Amino acid sequence: AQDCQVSNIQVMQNFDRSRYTGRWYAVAKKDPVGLFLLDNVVAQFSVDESGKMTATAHGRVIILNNWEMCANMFGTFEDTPDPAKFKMRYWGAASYLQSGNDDHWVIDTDYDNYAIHYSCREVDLDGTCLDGYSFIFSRHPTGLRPEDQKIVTNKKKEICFLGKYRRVGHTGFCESS
Ligand code: DAO
Repeated sequence: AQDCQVSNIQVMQNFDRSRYTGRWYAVAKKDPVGLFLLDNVVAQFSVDESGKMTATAHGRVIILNNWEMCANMFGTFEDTPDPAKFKMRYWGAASYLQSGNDDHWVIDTDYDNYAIHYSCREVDLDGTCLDGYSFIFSRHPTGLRPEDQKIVTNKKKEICFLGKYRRVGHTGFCESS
């Protein structure tokens, strides 16, 4: 059951950041207000010598209303008492790209095939999420395996974002940069 309270959202139990490292392809996205990353989104997670999680990501963006480019982004993650909940500080390789500080929660993952990410930027007065975004990641650029689709659909429902996702395509737009 889900009451859509951000504070009641269940995240990955015993999240293992080292198993989460490596390349993840975004295959679907629920956009926030003022969306940024459009498609061709690939994230690469690492764990540094001190055990801190970091990430790089790229994706196609449109800036200044009509300039299409590939954004190279960086993120550092601050730990919280819950091993699957992080605070992510992010910024772009160029100053005109978006930067910010978002929650970064890992809702579920099997580490080898799929992952469900969640970030609520603004919690409403009733405790539900007013402005948030979520990535569905796959280890495979071709998408989710059929056997993972049901799990992912159930989790989309649990985080109250079911029906709010769009497919994220991979056309190779960011592969040369
Ligand atoms: O695309 O609308 C949006 C919001 C996404 C903002 C975050 C982008 C930067 C991510 C950096 C690294 C990690 C996954």
